[in-house]
This record gives sequence, structure tokens and C-alpha cells, in this order.
Amino acid sequence: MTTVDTTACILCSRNCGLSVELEDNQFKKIKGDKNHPLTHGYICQKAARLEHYQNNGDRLTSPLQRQADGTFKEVSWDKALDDIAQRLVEIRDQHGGNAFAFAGGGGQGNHLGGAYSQQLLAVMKSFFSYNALGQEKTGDFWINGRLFGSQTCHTTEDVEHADYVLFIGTNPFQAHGIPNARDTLKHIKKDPERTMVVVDPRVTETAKMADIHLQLRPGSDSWLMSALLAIIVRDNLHDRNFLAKHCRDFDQVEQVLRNIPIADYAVQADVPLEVLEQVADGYASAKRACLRIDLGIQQTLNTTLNGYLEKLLYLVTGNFGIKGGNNLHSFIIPVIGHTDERNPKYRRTVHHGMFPIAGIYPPNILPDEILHEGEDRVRAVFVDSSNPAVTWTNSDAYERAFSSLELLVVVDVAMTETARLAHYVLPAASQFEKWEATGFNLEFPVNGFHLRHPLFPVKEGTLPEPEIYTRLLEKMGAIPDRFPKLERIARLEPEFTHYGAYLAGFAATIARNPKLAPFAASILYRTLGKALPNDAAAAAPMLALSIIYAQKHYKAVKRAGHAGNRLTLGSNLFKAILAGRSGVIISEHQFRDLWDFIAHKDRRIHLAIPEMLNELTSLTPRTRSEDYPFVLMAGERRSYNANQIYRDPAWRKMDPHGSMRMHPQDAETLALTDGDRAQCRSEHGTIEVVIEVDDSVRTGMVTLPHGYGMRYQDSAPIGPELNRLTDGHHCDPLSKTPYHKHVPVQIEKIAAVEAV
Ligand SMILES: Nc1nc2c(c(=O)[nH]1)N[C@H]1C(S)=C(S)[C@@H](COP(=O)(O)OP(=O)(O)OC[C@H]3O[C@@H](n4cnc5c(=O)[nH]c(N)nc54)[C@H](O)[C@@H]3O)O[C@H]1N2
Ligand SMILES: Nc1nc2c(c(=O)[nH]1)N[C@H]1C(S)=C(S)[C@@H](COP(=O)(O)OP(=O)(O)OC[C@H]3O[C@@H](n4cnc5c(=O)[nH]c(N)nc54)[C@H](O)[C@@H]3O)O[C@H]1N2
Ligand code: SF4
Ligand SMILES: [Mo]
Repeated sequence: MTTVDTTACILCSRNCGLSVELEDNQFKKIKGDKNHPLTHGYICQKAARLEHYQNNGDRLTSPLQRQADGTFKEVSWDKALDDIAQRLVEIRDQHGGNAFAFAGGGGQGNHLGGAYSQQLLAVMKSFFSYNALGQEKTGDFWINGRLFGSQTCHTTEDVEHADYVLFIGTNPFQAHGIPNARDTLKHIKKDPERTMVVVDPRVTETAKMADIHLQLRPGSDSWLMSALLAIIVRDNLHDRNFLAKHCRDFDQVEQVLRNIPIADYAVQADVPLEVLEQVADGYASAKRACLRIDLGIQQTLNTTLNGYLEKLLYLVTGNFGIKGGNNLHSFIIPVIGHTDERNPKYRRTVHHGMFPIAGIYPPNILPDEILHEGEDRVRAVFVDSSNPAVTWTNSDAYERAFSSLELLVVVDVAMTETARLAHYVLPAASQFEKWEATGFNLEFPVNGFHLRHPLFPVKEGTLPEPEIYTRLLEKMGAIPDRFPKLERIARLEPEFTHYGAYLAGFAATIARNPKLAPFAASILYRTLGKALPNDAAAAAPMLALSIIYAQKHYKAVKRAGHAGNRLTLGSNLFKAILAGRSGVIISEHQFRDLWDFIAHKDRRIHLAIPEMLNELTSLTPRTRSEDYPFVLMAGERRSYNANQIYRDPAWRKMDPHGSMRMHPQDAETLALTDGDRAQCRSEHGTIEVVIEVDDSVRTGMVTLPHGYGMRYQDSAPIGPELNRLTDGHHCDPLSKTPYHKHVPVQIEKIAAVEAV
């Protein structure tokens, strides 16, 4: 029998709403959901193939325990969790909190489980939460902390309403990241009144739609952006009213900008000066100008400085806090925190002495933290929703480090390369078999949230994360097995009371035993959860988050159409979230609200960041290595890659090898043609690649796609294992985010290599 239902795509941060037809526990048809309040029916080509995620040959169906000979044996959940709990307690009691690290905690669409998994850090007395954001966005978060007063002040961009859009180091046509990317790009392209500028060393699909394309030298963004800023100041294009009213310390920034040798910097970036001047003028003079960046500046040289210059561009021109500009936004799920490194209470890692940014430690250093010889090394790691052995910098180091651990546990839906290294593999229910949600709700002024309900029954042998972590906490003795009183109150509480009695009971429980506070998610799950309709227990922590959100953004939540007073608005919002099967609008802000988001006491933006101004004044170009003459962009977003979420290669309609794109001139020099095999060697490692001659890349630059390198059903790695080439120390000195877009390599035709 065919049924029709709604859900969302889990392949990128947009999480587009889907309308699906289901039959025999399978997806039969997948379309965009027109009723989704943010994506309105939009999808890209990747979503239609989600059956390859839901049912594939790598799906796990039983907890697995690794045996002495390296094979895996199926064990019961009780056996696995009993053993893991016992080992964790021993490691904590013998070696303390530094011995444990958590890696992952949510992919592109599954962040509800994070509320539960993060409790493990508390019970292990550890601070060390490593995740993928720590290899791309933490430099940006650090800058936000300084400019706006808190690393939780996260910026967003209103591309849809801008007259002038500047894309630097991002390819939204393929990677999305902005609402309904392809439609939005088409609208801008078609409208003669609107201008699109792309700054990218490749003629990307987005660049092809642009009015102006600056095909800069890879890694030269700091030169290009500071030259733009210097032109703006030189030509008096900055917004003095905005700077006087909302910012501090512009004079210090101005002084540095006025000393920038603009023409030299244009040469350094290899772009025509007159086009730079045209862009500076166009961007600064536009009524509504917006800037969108991504990995092209966040995973290349000068990562953190790039983030600073990018933000200065919209702040200095006053394109902030306006429709069609850049803005701050609210979060309902607290995906990031604030951990200012100047405060010693945020623990540094033992080996690198690295601090967390926004609560996150950088994946680049984890192997060293495990492999160093000190008593205080990391001995146990829990991996969830992530595949570090393939995706995090330096796969060899990860294999060595993870193989040396006293305990490695992997929670995943599939048998990944990381899972193969684990002592225990715990099979999770898929994102379509449980209640799930994304924390990437990054919109302003109108923000939405989509709590997804299960489409299919939980696959036999698997468990949803809330159950896995709650059982583990119980077995570790962190929480009691039952809360009979709270369960009773939850059961007896009539709907119209807005959970008043339950919340009072919950508060009393924590007041009696404050040690339970860090485990609120699991307590809500085990008590209130049991009383929620449609087995929505996993969503119980959303009650607390909805109440906090409604208190913080009271008027905006009401403007979005939710009723209630100071006491009831939050629980009404929670009920709307539970009931809204296509997602709901949770808040509707006014632009002036943004100034209340700023965390500095004076509600101003503190423009001068000494560390960054120093770096800017001492910018020195990197010399190209003779031995490694090509710059490899290691990790391009293409039509048929989607992080590590699809493992079955059958999902791809093209590019089965994940080819290396190379300019025809370079290909000729190396005697390479389409389909040839070549060896790609970095200072760190070597992989084999298949060549695709393509004049969209600059000469001297080659690209390989992200999202390959998996071993489907124990096959050889499919496509490039990019992170065999990358090295954890090739990274931004401050944030330690990797320079993946700038890996020096040499390339040789395989035949030639073999002849040698
Ligand atoms: N199809 C697809 N979409 C995805 C994903 C996926 O795996 N597949 N992954 C998602 C994730 S996790 C993320 S973080 C985003 C990333 O999204 P993006 O950052 O937009 O995608 P990338 O292709 O990694 O890199 C963006 C651009 O940076 C350019 N670039 C390289 N070097 C430089 C440089 O030195 N300067 C400048 N200015 N540009 C440079 C590249 O040519 C590329 O066009 O994509 C998301 N969307
Ligand atoms: N060289 C290079 N390396 C890169 C990049 C690059 O451009 N170049 N890009 C980087 C970027 S931006 C990112 S974001 C990372 C992404 O890399 P990772 O942090 O490894 O994350 P994903 O690829 O999203 O992996 C998702 C994992 O979650 C599993 N999963 C799916 N659903 C569930 C579920 O419901 N529960 C559980 N427990 N697991 C589930 C999937 O099977 C998969 O193993 O890769 C980074 N690595
Ligand atoms: S991959 Fe991203 S843009 Fe494409 S349908 Fe899924 S969520 Fe939407
Ligand atoms: Mo990412």
C-alpha cells in the first residue's frame, strides 16, 4: 500500500521539506513539500535518491564487538552497553576527564540526538567535544565573539532580497547554503537591476551566472578583500553614520586600511585593479548589498583573517541589520556555545594546549592528543554521526590514533571506515525511522523549525540515539532507572495546563539533586517523553528549548502567530512544533531586534581586533614549492557528492571516480588526457586519481571532490581518499582549521610513474 507523508532532506544544511510516497518501508517517490514554510517545494537533484541512504548494503542491524582477530561479532544491546559503561567508568576513575573525547554529534540533519550524546561529556567529566564545525567555521565564530561579544552571535545573509550579491569562496549552485539556491541565483541573474559578483579561482556553475567573476589566485582572499576595503575607505564609500551609531574603534581599522598598497594587492590576487574598484564601488553604493562566503575562504590560507575581512566589508559599508544585507539570527537548538579563550575556565587540550571555540575543539589536533605519550592522553573516544577516518584531516594519523585507543565506540547507521576501527559499533535507527531535527535554523528575520516524525518503523536491531545514550547513562549510574513521581505527574497532566505541574516537579527534582542537571535531556525523555503523543519521547527536550526561546524572543514568537502569555507561550510553541508536520515558523523579528542580539554591554560592534590587525599588517605571500607545483583544492562540492551520507556508489548518475579537474594547458604539459590515471602526491601522502580536462579551473590549480573514499560493502575505496593527502599541521594558526583548499601537490601520469 502506498502512503503519502512529509519529511525533510538530510543531505545539506538547508534541510528542504519533502513530500514523499512510501511503499513496503521504502521511498517510492520524493518531491519538494510545497507546504514547507521556508523551502516551499524546492529541492535539488540529490534528494530524490534518499532510498540509497535509507536502505543500503552498509546499514548496520546489530551492535558489534570487535574480536582479537579483528573480525566483528554480533552482541546484544545489553552486553554492548554494559561493557561500554564499565570501561568508560574505569577510564574516567583511573585517568580523569582528560582521557575522554567525543567526536561528531550530528551531521547535516540529525541534531536532536546531540542533546543526548553531549551528556556523555558531563558524566565523563570531559570538555573535549570535537566536530566538523571545528574544521571549517570556528575561525568565523572566534571573530564573532570579538566583534559582537559572544561566539553564539552567528551571522546570516539575506541573499534573496539583495540588489548586489558578493559570493566569495562559495558555489551555492552546487553546495546550496542559501535558501532555494538555484531559484535564487536564477532570479538575480534575470533581473537587470541586481548584480551578482563571484570571487572564485574556478569558473563555477555560480560564476557562470554572475555579472562579474574575479578569478583570483587560490589562497589570495586576504589580499583581495583588504584591497576592496582599502578602496572603500580611500574613496569615502564607507558608511560613517552606521559606524558612528553602531560600532567602536573604526579609527584603528581605518589606519591599517589606509596603508594598504592597493595596486600591489590586486597583483597578488591576480585580478584587474579596475574591476576591484568597480566591485568596491558597486558593493558599497548598493542599497541592499549582501555577502555570502563559505569554505573557499574558510579552508584556505589566512582562514581567520579572511573571516574578519569579510565581516568588515559589510560592517564598514553599513550592510548589516538591514533587509537584503547580513544579519544575526536566533537559534532554537543551541548548536554553538561561547568559550572565550581568555577565560581560563575553558579547558585547553593537554598536548596542543588548544582552547575550544564556540565549545568545539578542532579535529586537526585530535590524533596528536591521542598519540602523545603523556599520562594525560585521550584514551577513549565516542564517535557519533561522523566518519573521521575519511573526512577529518590526515586519515593515516586517524587510523593510527584510533587503533591505539583503549576504547573506541562508533554510533552510526552504516558500517563506516571509522566503525571498522572501533571496539564497539552501535547501530542507530535512520533519520527516517525516528524523531529528528536540524539545528541549522539560521534565518532572519523569519526563522523556522522542522521537527521530523518517523516515516518507517525502527529497523530491527537498531535504536534511536536518545535511547542509546539514556541507557548508557543509567548503566553508568549517572541517572536512576526510573523517576516514578515525575512520570506520574507527566501522565496525569492535562494538555491545557501547559505542563505547569510537570515543570514544577522537574525543577524540584533537580533542586533536590543538582548533580542531575546535566542530564536533563534524558530525564525529560524518560518522564515527560512517555506522555507525549505519537511516541514523540525523543522530542521532550524541545519543551525546555521552546520555553527558553519564547522567553528570549517573546514578541517575535508572538508575531509568528503563536498565542500565549509569559508563562504559556513556550509550551504553545512546543505544541505547534510537535504538531507541525511540514515545519513551523517560530519567530518573526524586526530588523531593529538584531541590536539586542549583540552581547557587548554597549550593544555596539567592536571593530578592532588586535590579533587580526597585526596579521593584516604582516601579510606575506606564500612561495610556491618547486616540488609540489600544483595547488589542490581538496574537497569540491559537485552534483553527486553529499558528505558521507550516501555510501552506495549506485546513487551517482555521473562522475563515478570523482575525477581530478585540470586545466587543458597543464594536462598537455603532463601529457594527460580525459580518463587517464595519475598519481597525486602531497608532502604527506599519495593517491591515484582519474583526470578530467576542464578549462573551468585556473592553470596551476586542480580540484578533487569531497564525499568519496568510502569502502562500500568492503570494496576498495571508491574515488579519491582526499585526506590521505592532508596534514593536520597545515592549518590556520589561531583556529586550527585545515587549509584543504590549498594543498600543494605534484601530479604524474601513472604510466610515467610505473616506467620509473
Ligand atoms: N553537493 C554537495 N553540496 C554540499 C555538500 C556536499 O558534500 N555536496 N556539503 C555541504 C557542506 S558540509 C558544506 S560545509 C558546504 C560547502 O560549500 P562551499 O564552500 O560553497 O563548497 P566548496 O565546493 O567546498 O567550495 C566553494 C568554492 O571555493 C572555491 N575556492 C577554492 N579555493 C579558493 C580560494 O582560495 N579563494 C576563493 N575565494 N575560493 C576558493 C572553490 O573553487 C569552490 O567553488 O557545502 C554543503 N553542500
Ligand atoms: N579534504 C577535505 N576534507 C573535508 C572537507 C573538504 O572539503 N575537504 N569537508 C569537510 C566538511 S565541510 C565537513 S562538514 C565534514 C563532514 O564529515 P563528517 O563529520 O564525517 O560528517 P558526514 O560526512 O556528514 O558523516 C555523517 C555520518 O553520519 C552517519 N549518519 C547518518 N544518519 C545518521 C543517524 O541518524 N545517526 C547516526 N548516529 N549517524 C548517522 C552517516 O552514515 C555518516 O557516517 O567533512 C570535512 N572533510
Ligand atoms: S541536498 Fe540540500 S538543497 Fe538539495 S534537496 Fe537536500 S537539503 Fe535541499
Ligand atoms: Mo561542512
